[in-house]
Amino acid sequence: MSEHPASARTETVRLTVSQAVVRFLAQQYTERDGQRQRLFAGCFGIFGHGNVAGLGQALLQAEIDEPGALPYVLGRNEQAVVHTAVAYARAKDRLQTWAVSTSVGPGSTNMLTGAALATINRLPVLLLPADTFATRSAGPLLQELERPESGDVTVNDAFRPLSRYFDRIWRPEQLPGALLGAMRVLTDPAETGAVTLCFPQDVQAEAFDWPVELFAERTWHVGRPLPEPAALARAAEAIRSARRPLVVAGGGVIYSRATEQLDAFVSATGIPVGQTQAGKGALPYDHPQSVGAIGSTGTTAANALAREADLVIGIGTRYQDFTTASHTAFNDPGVRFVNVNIGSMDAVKHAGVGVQADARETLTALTDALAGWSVDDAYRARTAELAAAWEATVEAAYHPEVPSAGEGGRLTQNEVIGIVNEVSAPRDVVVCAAGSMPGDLHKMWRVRDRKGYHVEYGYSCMGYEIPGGIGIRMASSDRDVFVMVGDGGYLMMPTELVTAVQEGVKIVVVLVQNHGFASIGALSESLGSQRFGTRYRYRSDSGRLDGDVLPVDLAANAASLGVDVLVAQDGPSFEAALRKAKASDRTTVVHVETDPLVDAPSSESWWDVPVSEVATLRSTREARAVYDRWKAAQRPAYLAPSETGTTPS
Ligand SMILES: Cc1ncc(C[n+]2csc(CCOP(=O)(O)OP(=O)(O)O)c2C)c(N)n1
Ligand SMILES: [Mg+2]
Repeated sequence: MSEHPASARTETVRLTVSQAVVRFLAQQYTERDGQRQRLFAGCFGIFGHGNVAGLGQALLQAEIDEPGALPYVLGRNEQAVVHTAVAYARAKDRLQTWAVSTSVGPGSTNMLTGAALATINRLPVLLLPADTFATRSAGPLLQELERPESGDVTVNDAFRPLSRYFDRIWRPEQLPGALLGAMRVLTDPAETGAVTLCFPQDVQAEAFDWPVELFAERTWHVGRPLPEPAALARAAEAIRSARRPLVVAGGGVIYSRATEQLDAFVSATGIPVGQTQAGKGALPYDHPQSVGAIGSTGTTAANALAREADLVIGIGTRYQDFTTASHTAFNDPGVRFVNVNIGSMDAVKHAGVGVQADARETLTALTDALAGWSVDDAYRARTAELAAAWEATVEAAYHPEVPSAGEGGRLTQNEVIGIVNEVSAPRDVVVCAAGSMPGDLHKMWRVRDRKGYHVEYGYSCMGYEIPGGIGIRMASSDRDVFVMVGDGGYLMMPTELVTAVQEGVKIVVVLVQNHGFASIGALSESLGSQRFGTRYRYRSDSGRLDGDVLPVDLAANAASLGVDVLVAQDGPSFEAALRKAKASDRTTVVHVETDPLVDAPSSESWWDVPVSEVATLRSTREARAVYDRWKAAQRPAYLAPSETGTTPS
């Protein structure tokens, strides 16, 4: 035995903490199904005193010394660039994303909304907010939140509940472990979401001797966990014993690239498929087993089948309230659930038979396990009949007997959606997030490609539309991206049009001007609140917001940001503008006025939004009576026994 242990010293390289972060991120890869790609396409950011000399210096040095290692893109708003990163990650099926660097204080807290959106939608993004000095020298700093009761809490602690992984790097020694932990969560499909690493601004600039191995190329293998045989057998048995099964396809089907396997499974078994917002595209709209959108913004076809289903097979869905129509969609008293999900939280929902596994692997195994089994012919015929009836409804909404069917000859939003659908190519992408369009698109958009529909409806965040569209186009330059945004959403975040111009990223923005909130206006009216506070109007002499329409000119606003703008008045001019925008290689905003009072065809469904129990307003009292009737139909929980064989048939 030697007197002293062998030296643990390895070769080192002296870099600042920020230089080490940049060098490390540039070496990370993901691999799935033998396909390998860089995990980080680059780094978005906005500099301030918190990051300009730390991470900013490191990014500059990388741009000069190793061009392309981690390209830096300057954005206009920190929240917006997180949206861009997240949309990019969704377009890349979560195998690639971006880092986002911000200054300390307002720059970092501007990202909170983006962080929540990423985590709710289970999309990876690496947030690198600057933080106040680790040494606390010169405190309190500009933009520091002082708290009388605590010395080690900063505004960045607000990221903790919004992040799937959070760390603050007080000392350089902590960095390697934090980076590995962050990569693990970003690349794990069950864990992923916002990952936040906070860097005190003094630590960013501090030098350290790093082991060279920290900067070795690293590949994160994204696995396809197989279904446990016993769980698979339980699921297959539940399906065999069902007479009216219905698949609910969620985003997991698309992220797992399981759409072909879903097609094979439902073509063989005849089980109809309803799709969530994130799952739309799991089957093309005209697939014989597709009944389109399900739930509060669903089709009458999917919702009719949901009401009768004795078994719901959720694949890659988390059963958000829009999917279950706030627990009123599935009405069979004994309805049971099979949940195929990569995450245990979703796999066990509604007391279902849980199969915690990859969607693609599970669908292949289920197809084998159910070979020779099918739903009966009557059920197939009913699916076809219901789907055809809904298609006729969509056709009538796209093409009303008298075109420009809105008041004053304005287009309806249904016509606008129809024209965009017909001008876009099958592989093009439609983007939306909030307002009345997500629901209308969910119901009516004829999706033709698994990545053709990108509506952010986990957080439904006004302002996601334009930055999201930019991220999608950056991820898929061979697809045209049609961003559908209302005037309300546009006014929240038009800023990144400037970034699109800067980067030469082409998107088509369809700006639907209806002078306020058609969505919340309609909701307000249906709940007895008379569209209060949802119109963009002057305050009148009555003291209320019921004056003339405000004189905003959003077309002029868009033009001032450096993009091309086309203004359409009617169907033919709108279609011509879209064709011109599609043919152009520059970002174009197509401005169109619509009538906010013409709704999309009904889903014959519900969404639980509580109405005042007492009110002086008659409209509210009437709405409450309707609310109480729906409330009586709501299932507090779905708890049918999930063990097949123990359920009496
Ligand atoms: C950031 C944010 N704030 C508030 C809301 C609530 N909200 C949902 S839709 C909507 C109005 C959207 O207006 P617009 O973009 O013009 O679409 P329209 O309803 O007219 O179709 C509001 C305020 C939201 N989804 N996101
Ligand atoms: Mg509007």
